[in-house]
Amino acid sequence: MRKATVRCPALLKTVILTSTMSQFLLTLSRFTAQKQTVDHEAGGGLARLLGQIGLVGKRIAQDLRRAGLIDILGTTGEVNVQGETVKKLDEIANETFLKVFHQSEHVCALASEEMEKPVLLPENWPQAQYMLLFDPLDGSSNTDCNMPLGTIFSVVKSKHKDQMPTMDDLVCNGSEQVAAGYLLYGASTMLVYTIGQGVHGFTLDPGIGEYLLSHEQIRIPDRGKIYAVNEGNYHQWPEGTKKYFDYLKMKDSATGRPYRGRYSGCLVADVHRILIGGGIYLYPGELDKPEGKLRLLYEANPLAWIVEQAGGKASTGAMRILDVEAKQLHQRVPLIIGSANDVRDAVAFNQGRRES
Ligand code: AHM
Ligand code: MG
Repeated sequence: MRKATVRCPALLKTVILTSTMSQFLLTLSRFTAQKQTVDHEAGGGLARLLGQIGLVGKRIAQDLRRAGLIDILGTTGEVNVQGETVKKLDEIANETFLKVFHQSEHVCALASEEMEKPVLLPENWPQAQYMLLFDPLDGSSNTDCNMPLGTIFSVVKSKHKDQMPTMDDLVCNGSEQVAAGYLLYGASTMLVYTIGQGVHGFTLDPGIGEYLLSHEQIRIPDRGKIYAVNEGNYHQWPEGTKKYFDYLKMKDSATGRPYRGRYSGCLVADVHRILIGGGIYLYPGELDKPEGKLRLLYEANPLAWIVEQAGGKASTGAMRILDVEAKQLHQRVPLIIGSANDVRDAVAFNQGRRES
């Protein structure tokens, strides 16, 4: 762990700062503006777009903080395009994105887990050159019990400079992303992002309403000690996945087994834990649902890029997530993501190349 000592006159003593505490108060906007100086393409508009996502996060976090006190828990009574029950907070979070980006000088099209079709914003064109795909409230089964939630986002550049994008243009591959990240609404609110120069995390200081750099250049350990999966689906998994889990639970001190199970029901929270401490998250394909549960464009792709940028891996079990060809907006994909060595093991079991 990186350590630095700093003379702190207010406390009349020297304090030790660890790598998870920035030595200086760097706000999200200042940090992304500084990055602009080293990458003109990714800075500028993209930096301001990240600031607007930060604003979305502040609004959602504020709603979540008082969710039990006002009438925003429970369901709307509707079912979304995925066949899932819509929670009131899913809708509120989605609306927040629409409100913030409706008049944006940076975004000309939006696509969301909660909307069957993308929303095109020709009024922002041609100044706005980016398209934004998002899961507004990830882990929404956690809403009614005060458990962690998240928001996931993926930014791609419009394909044609001189032509407003079409709805089909939003169906794009993970390798086309120019920014990706998530907001985690936990004990504190965090914004974690990449623009392809590593992964940086900011913690919202609610007192001043600013995101401050708290985790610079996050690196995921090569191997972890925990797994995150919904084990209730064990009997639906392919043989290779079952064998991998049987292996993880077997005692062997040389390889650090058994692993510990940690599953929150919120992909963002589980992947964040693994990003910081190492380990593996899986939502595998199942016998009657080989495509799995999670969506490629606004869940798997952005998290895959984040984890790869931090030194980890993300796979379907058969191929790298970022190489999967996008065919539909709400396409689903099996996801194995986390520490490089753990994902390598899981893929080997999945492909029948390992049995123990
Ligand atoms: P959501 O975006 O509709 O909330 O669905 C995605 C969530 C993930 O956050 C989580 O890892 C998974 O679905 C939980 O699913 P399950 O309840 O089947 O374990
Ligand atoms: Mg989700």
